[in-house]
Amino acid sequence: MTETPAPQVAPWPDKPLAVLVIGAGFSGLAMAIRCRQSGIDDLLVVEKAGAVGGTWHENTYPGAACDIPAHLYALSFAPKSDWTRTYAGQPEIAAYLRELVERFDLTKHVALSTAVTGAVWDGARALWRVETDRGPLEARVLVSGMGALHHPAVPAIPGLHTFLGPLFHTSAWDHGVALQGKRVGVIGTGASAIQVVPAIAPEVGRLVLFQRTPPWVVPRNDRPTGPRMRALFRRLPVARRALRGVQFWLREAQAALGFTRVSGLTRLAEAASRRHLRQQVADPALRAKLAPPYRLGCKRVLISDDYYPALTRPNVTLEAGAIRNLTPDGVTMMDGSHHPLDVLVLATGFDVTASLARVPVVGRDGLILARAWGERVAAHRGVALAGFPNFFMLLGPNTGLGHNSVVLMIEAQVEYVLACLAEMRARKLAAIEPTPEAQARYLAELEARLSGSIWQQGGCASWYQDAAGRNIALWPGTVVAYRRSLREPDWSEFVLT
Ligand code: N01
Repeated sequence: MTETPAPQVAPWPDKPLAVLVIGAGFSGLAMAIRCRQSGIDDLLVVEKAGAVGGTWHENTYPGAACDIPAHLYALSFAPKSDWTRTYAGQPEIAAYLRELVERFDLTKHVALSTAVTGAVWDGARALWRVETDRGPLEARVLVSGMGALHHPAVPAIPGLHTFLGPLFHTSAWDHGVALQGKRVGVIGTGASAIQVVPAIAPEVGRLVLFQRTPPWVVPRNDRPTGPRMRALFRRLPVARRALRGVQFWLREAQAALGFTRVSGLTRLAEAASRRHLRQQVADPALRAKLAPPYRLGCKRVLISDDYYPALTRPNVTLEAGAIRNLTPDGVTMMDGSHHPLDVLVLATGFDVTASLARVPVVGRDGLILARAWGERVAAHRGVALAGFPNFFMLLGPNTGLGHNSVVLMIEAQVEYVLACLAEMRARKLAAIEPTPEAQARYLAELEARLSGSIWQQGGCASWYQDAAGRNIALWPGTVVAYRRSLREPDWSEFVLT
């Protein structure tokens, strides 16, 4: 993939910032844009990578694309009329995010190639002291836009490191490895794998897909957006907004109709997925291997029109079951069968709990974030945390979505943070943090919403869950309900000092 020329370097601050944002992906850029639009200019976004874009900068694997329609996956205050497909590919989304930097004049507010290595709340001075690999920073308010899906989950398969060929994770695709004619193994059948497999199957010699659990797959219906449609969206923004509205409400209706529980809608969607499988795979033995043994919605529902057809290619083998170990030349299954391979791709997902807890963040009275989350990864309204003054998380615990665009969640959270900042200014506050009582109440409400949900009843394990099987990643309701809960901060839920 072509590396973008790095924007000019942001000046290194020599005094405490009003706001420091960690991460220049969708969340961090949205925060920066809305801060500037609200008159907060004393702001820096630090990004560990050499370009903005976050997950869309890093995940460059063949076939990478979004499974939410492009118009719905854009910031409402930064629309784009000329998306070239219903579902945008990674290069187009990454370019959109890079363009935001120029469009909203953020260049001097973004420090690239700058990794945060720790952050400590200094109560006496009411500010965050932040360590980075380029030197220290100080800020009144710290906002994490680190996202949840960027620490690769490397499976604990015996002998993994004995494999002699190239071995890489989908999120760190090695574009220097030519796959033409090679024997390639792919481990995993989640959202990443179902895009990689159809993209590389035609060029590789042999492809062996190692499936532990089959996913539910429904049709994608992706299409190019023709020049006339794009011109219409450019000339008539109301047409673009109407399309986005339809895409949004269709997804909200699913959640409102009980998509997060085993419901009539679940059964309808399962029937549609089985029909999709029957239409695309003629071989009953292959179909049997691809039938999910759990309820739809328990893991992320995948959308694809070319995944099943790719598995019917003569050069593709679906190997279902558990892997025993890796050897220098391939993969051995529990049943003793061995697959010699030249290249191995880990499409094994992300370690969601590691994301923020890996950066040592130390709040009031020496409270360490990873320890605060020892019992359960949680946050007040998914955004703030008792014991961590002036600290906010975007796409924090239980605010991901399975059914709709997370960009809508990010926007609601950004506005909530801005309301907190405005209140701090108006009342000349030094610090703001949720009360433990308010946070506990919120968590109890959340647990009530989660009880009996598809993630607890659906008979599967997924990255949404922690070791105790609790969903710590997804919001168990509609986007509308979440946005309503953030619309007006209730100041009685906060300690204001
Ligand atoms: O990861 P996953 P992903 N032996 O965790 C398997 C977003 N995303 O990168 O199901 C064998 O879903 C594991 O098997 P099992 C999206 O939110 C979005 O694909 O645990 N297999 C599973 O099949 C998504 O949900 C887009 O039994 C092993 C796979 O690896 C999230 O990212 C595109 C194994 C991991 O699937 C993560 O998706 C890509 C082992 N030891 C990603 N360990 C779009 O917008 C794990 N597996 C389209």
